[in-house]
Amino acid sequence: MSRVVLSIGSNLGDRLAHLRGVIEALRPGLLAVSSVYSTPPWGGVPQQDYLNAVLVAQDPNLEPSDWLRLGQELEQAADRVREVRWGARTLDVDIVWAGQRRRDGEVPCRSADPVLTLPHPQAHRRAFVLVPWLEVEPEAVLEVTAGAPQSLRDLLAALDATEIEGVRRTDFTLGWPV
Ligand code: PH2
Ligand code: MG
Ligand code: MG
Repeated sequence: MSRVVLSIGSNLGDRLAHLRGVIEALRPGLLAVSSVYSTPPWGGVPQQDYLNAVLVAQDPNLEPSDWLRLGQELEQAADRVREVRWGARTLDVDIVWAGQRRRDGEVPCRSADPVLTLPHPQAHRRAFVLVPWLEVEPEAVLEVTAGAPQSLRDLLAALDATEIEGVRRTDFTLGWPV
């Protein structure tokens, strides 16, 4: 049993349709979906603006590695081609954070495995992740350093104001909850 925070993004083709495809596929397990944001490319590769959103999902039968596989299947279904690191893509589905349900509550997953590093090693540097995540989970915390959880608000406040201003909420809808 796990609960995950996913960052989804697209800057090639029908960007909104690519994001909507993820919502359709994950609908039964969705707990929350953020607004759609228009965001300038992050990471230094010149490319078109992205549409980004964050969603929270839960499934009694999926472990974090299963969510990774599911995300990759959705990327393939959107004809994702892996070329340039941090370059343009039809669809990117990243696991930002995962929690395992235990008898005594939920435990955040920590993993240094390069195949699936948790929490996502870049999440705290990315306004396009923090702004939509804060919208759906205002009280969420992220352990950038093991044992030192920080609020999303504090992490966001540490970023450049211009980065945060670049992340613009749009009126696009992803068809959730209906
Ligand atoms: N994804 C990247 C690289 N850069 N920039 C924005 N604004 N949004 C993204 O989703 C994004 C990016 C690679 O995963
Ligand atoms: Mg990514
Ligand atoms: Mg990715």
